[in-house]
Amino acid sequence: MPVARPETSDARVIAHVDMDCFYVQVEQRKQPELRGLPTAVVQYNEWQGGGLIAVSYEARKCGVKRSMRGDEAKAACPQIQLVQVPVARGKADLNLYRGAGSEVVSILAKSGKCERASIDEVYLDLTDAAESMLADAPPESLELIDEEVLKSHILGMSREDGDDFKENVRDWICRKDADRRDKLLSCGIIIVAELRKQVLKETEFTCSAGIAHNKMLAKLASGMNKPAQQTVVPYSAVQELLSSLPIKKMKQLGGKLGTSLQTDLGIDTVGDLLQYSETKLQEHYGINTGTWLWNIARGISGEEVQGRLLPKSHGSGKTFPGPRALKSLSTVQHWLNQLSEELSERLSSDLEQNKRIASTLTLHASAFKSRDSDSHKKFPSKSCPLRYGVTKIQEDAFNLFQAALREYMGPFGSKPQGNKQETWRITGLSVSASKIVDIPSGTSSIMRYFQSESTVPSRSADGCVQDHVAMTPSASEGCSEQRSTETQAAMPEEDTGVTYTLPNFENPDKGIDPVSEKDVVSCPSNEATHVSTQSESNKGTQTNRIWRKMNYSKEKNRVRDLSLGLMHKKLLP
Ligand code: DCP
Ligand code: CA
Ligand code: CA
Repeated sequence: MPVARPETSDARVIAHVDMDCFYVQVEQRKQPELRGLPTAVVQYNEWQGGGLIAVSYEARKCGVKRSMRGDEAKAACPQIQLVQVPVARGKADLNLYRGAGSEVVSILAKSGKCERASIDEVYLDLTDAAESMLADAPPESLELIDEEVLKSHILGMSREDGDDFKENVRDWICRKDADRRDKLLSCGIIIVAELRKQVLKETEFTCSAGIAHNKMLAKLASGMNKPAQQTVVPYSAVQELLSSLPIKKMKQLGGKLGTSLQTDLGIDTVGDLLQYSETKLQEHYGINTGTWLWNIARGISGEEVQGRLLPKSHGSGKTFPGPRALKSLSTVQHWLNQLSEELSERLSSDLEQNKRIASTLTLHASAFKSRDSDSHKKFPSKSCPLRYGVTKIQEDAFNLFQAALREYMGPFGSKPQGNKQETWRITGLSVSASKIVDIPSGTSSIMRYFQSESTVPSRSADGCVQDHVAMTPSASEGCSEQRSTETQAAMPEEDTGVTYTLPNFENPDKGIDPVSEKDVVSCPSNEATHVSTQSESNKGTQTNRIWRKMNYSKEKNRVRDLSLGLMHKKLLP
């Protein structure tokens, strides 16, 4: 559910940076002979040449779109170069792209507070950097303004004057009589142009950016002029920008809430919201969402850039469209095993590289029934405490699936209705790990506890330890937002982090919502070992609260597994 946050009275400078045709650029860097050619990255499956997931701007000029399949793209643009997405375990392997996204993040993160928002985009809070620039070297004092800065798009400024355009940009940026807020945005323009040049130099990737006084406007602006361009939203341009913006294009309004605004209130653009009072919107959508809607109609959003360079969750998913829908428990188990293996590998990497642990395992699936009176019934999502180790994740994921299936099929699900048994089909599966926290500083003493335990040698024969050993660390960093064309066809556009979000099966890293209590089911728990895990230095922190929870018996075996895994990885003193 969107949450209304008041905007601070201080002017802020926020940038949203989004890589241009990202997977294509990554592939073109790998194969430089593809540069400048119409190129697309396609899903691994062979049907009709695979679904396109990224399309170069040269190919877009020929009419190639992401919704097409490889064969269609070839018909539209015969010279198109199709590159297959890397594959592992029968599904797309995005590690190459995640790693490339991390390269960009590490450059941008030096400029200020940086939030990795997806596999190829970040938010930056550049307020401090802009304030320093305004104090030390304001734009009006600069003798030379970089070409990249002069190519910026300033909303509200006409570009019709042709060659004078760059001069107009220079004048706007260097206005002495501008108010402080616009002066800060001007500094933001200069900083972001410099950052984009740096990204290009160090990674060979181009990106586009939006610069505004909040995240919402910066995100809207970054997509307005692509590729390799930047767009700024001065305060004076906000109302005009929003007045014609289709309501569904607004972040968090792509789903059910946006549809309700269209059908129930007849709202087409964000500007149309202005005619409703805050009270009226609250009557329809509740206090919080009502206020949030009232605010966004006015371009107000106090949402802060989170200092987060690592993903909030990890996920692995796959769709099974049309005839590929799964129809037996054994095939479901087979795919859950593959997905769990990938998830476990990424958890292991996160643990090793970032010293982070996840505590919740969630299973999502999409399904339909053979003869269904309530065909709209959703397959429930289920969660349980996460136990480290491939076999445990596999086991728990399958148990969660079975619990969800029982609920989905109802009390008579397994019984024949009439002559025929009612059957189910699974069209999407995903497993994800969330509630990820840093391992608290007292951890090493916990590990010593395990080292001193006589259980350790015997435990080393335990499956979970071998699982850890078998895992190969991989570049696991990164949020991700892959949505296969198949997934898109099967499901409405998703909205990141909103209650209306549908699971993203091909890549569920994005938009995972905390699972409600009622969906939590118990997973098998092995015998418990009491472990004292409290670290004095971390008392009171969220991390420590979660860590302390591990004293609960359900969690104890997870601590043990984790520690054994760590010891095997030789991470311990
Ligand atoms: N992606 C995907 N499936 C989708 C959408 C995206 O696998 N349905 C992947 C491929 C994209 C990457 O995520 O390269 C980033 O997605 P964007 O929506 O940012 O699109 P691009 O970066 O490809 O193009 P643009 O230049 O329009 O941002
Ligand atoms: Ca992009
Ligand atoms: Ca993007």
